[in-house]
Amino acid sequence: MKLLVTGGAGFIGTNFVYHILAAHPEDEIVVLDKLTYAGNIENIAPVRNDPRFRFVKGDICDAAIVDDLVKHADAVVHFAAESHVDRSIKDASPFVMTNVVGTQTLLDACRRNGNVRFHHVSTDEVFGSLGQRGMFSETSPYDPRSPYSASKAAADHLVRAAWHTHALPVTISNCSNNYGPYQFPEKLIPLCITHLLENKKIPIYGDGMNVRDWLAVEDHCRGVDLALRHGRMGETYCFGGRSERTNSEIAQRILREMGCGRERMEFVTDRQGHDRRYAIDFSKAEKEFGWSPETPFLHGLRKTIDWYKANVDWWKNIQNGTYREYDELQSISK
Ligand code: NAD
Ligand code: TDX
Repeated sequence: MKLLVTGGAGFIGTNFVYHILAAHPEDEIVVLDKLTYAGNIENIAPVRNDPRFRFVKGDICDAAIVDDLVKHADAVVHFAAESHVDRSIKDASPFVMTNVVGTQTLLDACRRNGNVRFHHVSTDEVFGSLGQRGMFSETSPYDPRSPYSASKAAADHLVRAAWHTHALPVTISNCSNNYGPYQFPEKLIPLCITHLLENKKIPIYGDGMNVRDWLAVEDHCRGVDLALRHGRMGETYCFGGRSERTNSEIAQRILREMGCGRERMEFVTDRQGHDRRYAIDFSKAEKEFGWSPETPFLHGLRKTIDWYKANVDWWKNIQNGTYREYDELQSISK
């Protein structure tokens, strides 16, 4: 299969590229990525000379580039997004542009080029916030509460509208919080690890009792791959990690794993509109194509800590803004 992977230089997209190249030797991948602050060409540099792989720097809102690439694709797997809730609270406009307008630009190109297969990667945050009990599933009503989740919800609706109105062959997946290698160090787990490696304190918002369901990124990538090949058109699939933890538990576990005391964690001002709890019922994906999370949380967390310890240059270069630029890498790639 020839795949167009949007956002393939970001956290999950990078892991997905490596998953596909290893699991499907017959597949070809073109990555379209704008290389925003969150996209890093270094992530996929090791495969830049693989004949099955090509990188294109560009914006998913640019209809001409998108059209040109969709034309040669059997399927689009859409990861590109503005993804950080805190940034969306400060400025929602790039979220509306990329997550909403960008998604529609891709859908239009898929229609124009003979109804190309489209898989949309979304989030459990579109369903809002849970109390102490219950889980989100594919039938949960939409109730997004941050500018980020509202923009992802809008994108989900546009994808579903393309199926109902134009019979565009689409699937959607909504997953819980991912963790693993290549995650930008603004997100909770890599932020905790890198702060401790730099002798800083871990900032925990509010009372630390907000709950997230942690999913190893490799399990998520396997789920997206299965939904792409075995999902039913027009359907949504939820992926969760079966690993609910409070933020305080996450911080304390990382402290313990890294040999640090509780004094290295501090409670700070809460996030505005902070969703209390997410949890996912993934039984539909399990029943329809045999997906379930395989990575035990502690095992995945230890591997993630080891990765950040072994790749200090990767995250220090991000912090200093000194990673190699796309053009520089292109010039040394042949
Ligand atoms: P990320 O921020 O690490 O990466 C996003 C990538 O998209 C970057 O490479 C960036 O350069 C690229 N991009 C941004 N705007 C673009 C544009 N206009 N045109 C082309 N490329 C653009 O994000 P991530 O954590 O890898 O998330 C990937 C997807 O998964 C997103 O759609 C996100 O909403 C969804 N998701 C993430 C999580 C999570 O825990 N990280 C959980 C659920 C869903
Ligand atoms: O410094 C911090 N301190 C803290 O307590 C940060 C960065 C976060 N938090 C809390 C907020 C959340 O309750 O930790 C939890 C996780 O925060 P993030 O890592 O920012 O993730 P979240 O807001 O839950 O959203 C993530 O999961 C769903 C991704 O960023 C989204 O892209 C995805 O859709």
